[in-house]
Amino acid sequence: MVEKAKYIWMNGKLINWDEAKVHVLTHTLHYGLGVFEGIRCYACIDGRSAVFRLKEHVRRLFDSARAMMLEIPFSQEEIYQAIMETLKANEQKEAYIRPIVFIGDGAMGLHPQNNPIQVAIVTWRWGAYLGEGGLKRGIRVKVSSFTRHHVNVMMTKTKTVGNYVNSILAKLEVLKAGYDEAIMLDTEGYVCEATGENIFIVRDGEIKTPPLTSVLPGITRNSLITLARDLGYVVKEERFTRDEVYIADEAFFCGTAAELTPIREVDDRQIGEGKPGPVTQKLQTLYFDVVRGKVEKYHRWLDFVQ
Ligand code: PPE
Repeated sequence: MVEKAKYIWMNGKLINWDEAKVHVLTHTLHYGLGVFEGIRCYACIDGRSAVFRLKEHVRRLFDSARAMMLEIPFSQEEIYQAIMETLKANEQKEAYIRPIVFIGDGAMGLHPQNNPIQVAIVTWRWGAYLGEGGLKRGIRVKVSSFTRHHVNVMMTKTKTVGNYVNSILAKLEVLKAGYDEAIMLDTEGYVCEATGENIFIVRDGEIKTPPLTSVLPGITRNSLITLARDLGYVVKEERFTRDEVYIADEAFFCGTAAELTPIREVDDRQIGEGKPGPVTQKLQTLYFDVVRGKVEKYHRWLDFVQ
C-alpha cells in the first residue's frame, strides 16, 4: 500500500491527498493514452534532499507527450517548480515522484477530441523496488514469453501508460513461476529490457547494454554508462542474445525505482558466482553515493530541494 502524503499537485494547485480524484469516464482509463515519469528524491549526507536528474526526467515527460500528441498545458519550468513545491509541502526527505499527464473526461471514442489534458504529481515513500534482499544479494529472473513492443506498435522510447500492459503480462507470468522479475526480448529475439528496468551484463570486465533502438532511454542507464566510463570501464551499447546473459560474469537491472539491482540467476542458470560481482558492487555503491550527494563531481545531477 502506498503511504499517503498530505498533498497531491493537480492541474496547477496542491490539493488534499484524498481529494485527488478523477471521473470514471477519464479517457486514459479506457484507452491507455497518457504519459508519466518516475523520479527519486534522496536525503543527502549534508541534511538536504536532492532530486536526481530532475531536468532530464521533466524533459523526457515532454518528449513522451510530444510523441503521443499530448499538449501539456504547463511549461517544463512550471512542472519542475511544481515537483519542488509538492516535495516541500509534503515535507518528505526521500520520495518517489510520479508526474502523470492524462486525458480527462468529456468525449468518448478513440479520438480524444477536446477533452482536457490533466496533470498530476504524486510523491510517496518507496523503498527497494525489488526488495532489500534483492539489492544486496541479487534477484532471480526469467525471460518472459511476452515480446517487448515492436517500434511501430508502441512508442517504445516514451513512458506511455498503455505500454505497461505488456510489462504487466511479463511480470505476472514470471512472478507466478516463482521468479522476481522478467527479461523481455525484442521482436527479433534480442535482449531488450525488463518490465520497468534497463539491463546490463559484464564479461571479462567489459560492460554491455542493449542500444536505445526499442528500449526506454533510461536515465539511470545513462547515469551508469557515464559512471562506468569515468571509472575506466569499456561500455558498449550493443545487441546481445539471451545466451550471452547466461554466460555473463555479472548482470544487473537499473531504473529509478529499481536503482541498481544485481541479477544472480537467469532461467535457472547461475550468473557468475551467483552473487553480486565486483563491477556490479562498485557501480551500485557509487550510484548510491552519487544520488546521496557524496560525490562532488556529480552534483550537477542533483537539484536540491530548498
Ligand atoms: N525501462 C522501462 C520499461 C521502464 O519503465 C523504466 C523505468 C526503465 C527502463 C528505466 O528508466 P529510468 O527510470 O529513467 O532509469 N520504470 C519506472 C516505473 C516503475 C514502476 O513500477 O512504476 C521507474 O523506475 O520509475
